[in-house]
Amino acid sequence: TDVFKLSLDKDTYKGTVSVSTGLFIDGKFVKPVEGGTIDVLNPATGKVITTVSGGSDKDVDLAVDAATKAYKTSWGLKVPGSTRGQMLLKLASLVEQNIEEFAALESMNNGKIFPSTKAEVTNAVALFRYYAGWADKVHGKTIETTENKMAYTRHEPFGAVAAIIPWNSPFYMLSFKIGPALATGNTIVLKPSEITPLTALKFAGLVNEAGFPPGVVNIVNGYGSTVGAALASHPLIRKIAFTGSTLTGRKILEASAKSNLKVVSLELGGKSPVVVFDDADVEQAVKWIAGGIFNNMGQTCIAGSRIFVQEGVYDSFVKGLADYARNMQTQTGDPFAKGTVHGPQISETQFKRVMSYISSGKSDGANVVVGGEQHGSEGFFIKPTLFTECTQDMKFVKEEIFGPVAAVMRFKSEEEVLEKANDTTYGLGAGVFTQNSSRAIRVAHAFEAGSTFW
Ligand code: TXE
Repeated sequence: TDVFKLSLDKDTYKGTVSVSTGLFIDGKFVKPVEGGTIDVLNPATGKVITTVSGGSDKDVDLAVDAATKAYKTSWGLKVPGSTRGQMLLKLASLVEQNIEEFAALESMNNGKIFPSTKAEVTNAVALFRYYAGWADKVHGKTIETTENKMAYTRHEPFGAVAAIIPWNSPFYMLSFKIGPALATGNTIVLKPSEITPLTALKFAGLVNEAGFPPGVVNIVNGYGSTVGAALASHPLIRKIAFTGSTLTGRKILEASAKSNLKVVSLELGGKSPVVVFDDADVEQAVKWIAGGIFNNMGQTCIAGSRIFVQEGVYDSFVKGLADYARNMQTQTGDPFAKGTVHGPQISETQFKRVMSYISSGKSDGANVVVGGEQHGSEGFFIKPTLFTECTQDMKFVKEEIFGPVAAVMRFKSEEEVLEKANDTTYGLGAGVFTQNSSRAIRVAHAFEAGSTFW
């Protein structure tokens, strides 16, 4: 299939990156059965970088057949865990040798600043190594029943599994799904986001070299409504892991229910609260909270977007966060330029979505302290935005925005703030800033959230 080549600045990054643009099925790059294509954009300019293949349900059938055949003939528990672990270690090293190339592709396609994508690829390498270590350590139990009888449990792979991932941390998400699936002996068909397919394709180019038999890893690019939906309802996929929007998560659960009741894991959105008490170190709180909502342009599932500040430190906190956000405006732009801390939103759709939440905040009567508008005129940049005078019932305070938009609210008592923090339909993350460790633990435990930070 076609190859996309990207020359990198030799002073900064290495060589030339080559990426096959086809679908990776049964160990080969192939053209889609129906010949679909998808334009891949650079969000910093809004311009097309390259065009990749886009699959259909027919390609999903081929990929699932390849994964099912590979599971039955050359993978699963037939391959000892130690061997699966060795292959994952080799894969980790191959990615590691290409960190700059992966990071450059990711920054160009996703808009995230280069130091962040480099850190994410480094973390993905560590994650592959972590799961490689588990490959020979997943085992069952022996259960004593009577003296001459025993029962035992055995951990078996599902077989062919699927993963559908989003665009906000494309390669890191890929490692989160592929690492554990392969370590535990499953074969996989992964669909990257149609917006950010490039690092997954670069990765596919390394799979054979790492020693995985054909069909163990399959990467099928395509749209959610076609390739994603076909995976979610496929009768031979035994388990599906999804990260993305709540709306799509519901569709996947429904497709599983209507097809073969495949096991589903969903990692969806959030509207996570962070709470700053009067005794917090305000400077530290500003730094961490700014990172929590503005890093990756707010496109993080766990972003701390509802910020509750106790009245004693409210003014100094707001001033600190406003200064931080203003300073970021002077460091907004090209994700590859040295010193850039803030890049573009991922796409025009997301840009418009975030801007419409900002308008709704304004019309609901919240006060824009900083930002609240587009940055420049090219690409999809939005200024880091800070709202005060917000209330819990405002649409932009209730719903996930997935943009660099912080809503700050004042509170008086611990009881009051816990009630507000937990008043949400989400429950992904929550954070607390205080120097009183008893309170930190008490509040962290009282948060109704999957992960809490203090
Ligand atoms: O997500 P989608 P979108 C949230 C965030 C964002 C909103 C919309 O609030 O503003 O979702 O983003 C695939 N069957 N998050 O529209 O559609 C799709 O192709 C199967 C939070 O981009 O959920 C992509 O691969 N798959 C989140 C993946 O789902 C389908 C990260 C995610 O896209 C499908 C992303 C279907 N019917 C967005 N429709 C997080 N929690 O990190 C789409 N897809």
